[in-house]
Amino acid sequence: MKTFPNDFIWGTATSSYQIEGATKLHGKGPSIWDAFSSIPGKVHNGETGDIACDHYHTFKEDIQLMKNMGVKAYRFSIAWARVMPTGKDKINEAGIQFYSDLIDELLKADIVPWVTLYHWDLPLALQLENDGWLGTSLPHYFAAYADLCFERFGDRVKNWITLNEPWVASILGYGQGVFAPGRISTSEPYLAGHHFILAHAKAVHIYRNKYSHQNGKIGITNNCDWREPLTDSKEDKEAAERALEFFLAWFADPIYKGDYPKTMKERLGDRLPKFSSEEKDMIKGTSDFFGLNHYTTMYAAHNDGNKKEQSVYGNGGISEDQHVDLSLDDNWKLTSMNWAVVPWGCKKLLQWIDARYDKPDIYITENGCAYNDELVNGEVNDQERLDFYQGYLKACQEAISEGVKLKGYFAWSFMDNFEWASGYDKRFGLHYVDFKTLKRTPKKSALWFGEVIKNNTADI
Ligand code: PNW
Repeated sequence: MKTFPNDFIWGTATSSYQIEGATKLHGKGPSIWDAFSSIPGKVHNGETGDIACDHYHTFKEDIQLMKNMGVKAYRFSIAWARVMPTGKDKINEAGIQFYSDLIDELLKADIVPWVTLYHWDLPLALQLENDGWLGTSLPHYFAAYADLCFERFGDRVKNWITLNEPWVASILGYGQGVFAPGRISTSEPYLAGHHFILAHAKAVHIYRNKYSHQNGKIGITNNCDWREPLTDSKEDKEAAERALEFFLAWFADPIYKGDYPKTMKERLGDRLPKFSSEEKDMIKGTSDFFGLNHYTTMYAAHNDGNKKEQSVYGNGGISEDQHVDLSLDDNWKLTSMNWAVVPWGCKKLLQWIDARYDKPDIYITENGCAYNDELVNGEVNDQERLDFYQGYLKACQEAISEGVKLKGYFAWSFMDNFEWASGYDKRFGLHYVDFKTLKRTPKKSALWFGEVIKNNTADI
């Protein structure tokens, strides 16, 4: 039986807008996702996070369900507008109290909190006043908000993630317009991304300078799919590498190496903002661990520029900048997001990160899948999800045994929730949520994951 290291961190993850509900309660300010989801046509079926899983009121029961599974850690995010209704200056003590109670309840259950400061629900006021992440003052406001969180929660929270997936927030929010704030542009994603990196680095400096006595760790979570060369040709191998650089190295290179990848600078020209040398120094080294969200794999092939690039992420995007065609293998199984299930891609990505960034401690802060689950006689037989997790966990275990310093794994998600533009239709949870009664039911995969944690192996 192949086991994971004894100190391996097993967890589950969620985010504020996707589960909390109570979007207008107890002084919470509106976020860009409140605004975006209220616009007809932006979210499947016109759904919103107004109620979501009502976790704001049920967090104690949810923590009990986590405890039943035996999870060691729980990754959640703080809604900026719940603690600072307009994103700056004024503090909402009722919002602070909510997160404080949540943290206390977790610690009481022996579950270690991993807190994401920004999982896409920007206070709407900052969108209106500063153009959101296009505004040059956003890094400053984010750092002040982070400071507040360290001050109020840092006595109990020792694991911080500044930003969740700046790639998604930049590309889907500012390139393709399918996520809030719904902008469509070929240059704005790179400007938003620039400000995300500066915001992350500023927050880390505050944490290290003002709160070192808290003895915690801080990092960023980036997302990346694996890109496998379609053929053995030099062109396709370079295309796959380029695709990974535009995806992950866009955000990870400045943090681990001090600047954007060369290929991005060359190809984007003036559309990619430049860091000053002081900024480069400020940014470099600002992650105590490598947070990775990983979901799927695609083939990458060189596109010579004569035909339109094929991309999963729609046509309004900026994949044109890469000259890469993406495709799937017909034999790959698809989840209900149409994301391919390719465990070996996960292993290859872990090895790519290990090599490029000099063996960082890696935490998979999200991995999981959506399927059309059904509750039948009080049970959810999600065998496909169980198979997915088993495949990916075995790939992780192999990567570890071959030297990758993977230290933890968080399943996305603890429960079914508001899947952004897809609404409630896409179920990623280990727990089934009936969105009429809000009743939770552990799926078969949750029970199995509990055994994985108990036995520290996916070989069951
Ligand atoms: C991540 N893509 O989102 C988020 O961190 C979660 O909030 C979300 O529920 C989960 O993955 C599942 O989607 C992504 O288009 C959204 O590549 C889109 C993409 C990737 C991740």
